[in-house]
Amino acid sequence: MMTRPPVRVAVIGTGFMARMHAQAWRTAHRFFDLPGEPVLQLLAGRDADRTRRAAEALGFAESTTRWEEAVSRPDIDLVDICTPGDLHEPVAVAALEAGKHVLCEKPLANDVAAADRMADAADRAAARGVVAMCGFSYRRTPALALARRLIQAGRIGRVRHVRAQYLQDWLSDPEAPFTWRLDRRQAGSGTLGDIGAHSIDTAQWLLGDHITDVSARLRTFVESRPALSEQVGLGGRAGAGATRMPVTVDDAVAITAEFDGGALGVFEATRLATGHRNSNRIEVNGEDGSIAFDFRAMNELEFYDAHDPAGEQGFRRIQANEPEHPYAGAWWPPGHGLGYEHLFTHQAADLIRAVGGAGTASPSFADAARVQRVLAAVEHSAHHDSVRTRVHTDQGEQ
Ligand code: SOE
Repeated sequence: MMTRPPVRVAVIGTGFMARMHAQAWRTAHRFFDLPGEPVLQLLAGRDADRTRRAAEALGFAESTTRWEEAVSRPDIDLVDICTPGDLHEPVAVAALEAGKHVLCEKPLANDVAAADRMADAADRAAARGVVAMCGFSYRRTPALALARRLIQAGRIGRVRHVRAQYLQDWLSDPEAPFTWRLDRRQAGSGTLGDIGAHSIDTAQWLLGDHITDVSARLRTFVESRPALSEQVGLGGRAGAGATRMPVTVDDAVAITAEFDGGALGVFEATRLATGHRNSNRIEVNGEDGSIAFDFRAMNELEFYDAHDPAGEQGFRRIQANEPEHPYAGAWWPPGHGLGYEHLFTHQAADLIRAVGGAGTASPSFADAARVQRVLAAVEHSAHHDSVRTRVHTDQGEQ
């Protein structure tokens, strides 16, 4: 029997992220003590059959082909947006105006103007007790949350360097099929917004500082790709003669960045780094020490303390699975490890806490709009031969 008030969730989208979020909503209240219990009420997708089958498999009570239903139905409490970027703004703004709490996948929007409108809608809704959060999921990795705790406690001192690389290889093959992630109209940008945005958010969050200036280069290595068809599924290969679709976004990005706290950052992201399935790395060097993280060893944080005794110095590898570590105490005994899906369960738990009035939803839409400004500055710089570009902080600029 349910003892906590239900939080009835509608997930919009049926892809990888929708499946991931569904498992998080199913799990969060079973491992964390939450003020509400998520209920998988409604799944919305484009194709009726596919959506109905996905709803059954994932445990939703109902399915629909109209996202508007999620917004207009009085029995939906929270709308979770897992669609391509071009739908984020219409769904989020309508949901917030209808008084629904919103979780929106990253990047928040396809451009700064849309991100600002979403942040404004979230502000107006907050005045009525409605919560909005953007899904920069890596913030919920215990090892990275520990890194933030150490940095914010001053354990590595004033930060000088941030070095981040987010490397994938699922687009290395020029015959890998076209997806919405390669269409500027649907995705806003390519690697930059899809995975570079994670590194930018992680860096700003770890330091508690903002990027003020960037200089960047973008590159598209493969200009067209075979259209996805019955014959060519994702991860498949097209035969000769397949229709080709133009790639209208970047494949790779390289950025140098300055932070308002004085640090210098170097960021690289690509989906064509052969051999790297999902290497999300970040290193931060301060006056008194360093931290280093690589998602391939997501349960570990490397920490160097420059104040260790001479002769004993070196990076130590902390298994961030002890009860003292963020989120970890809710799970398995130390050393047994967590996986990618746990980030989303932690995200769902934090959001339900915020909905129940215990804690704030972070990153807010305003935080995510700030990331969007960095993405816009990167694109501006790259289109002007890497000119140093200021990240505007006022709404309405850039
Ligand atoms: C695809 O590149 C993707 O699924 C991203 O969209 C996610 O944000 C990242 O966590 C994993 O890779």
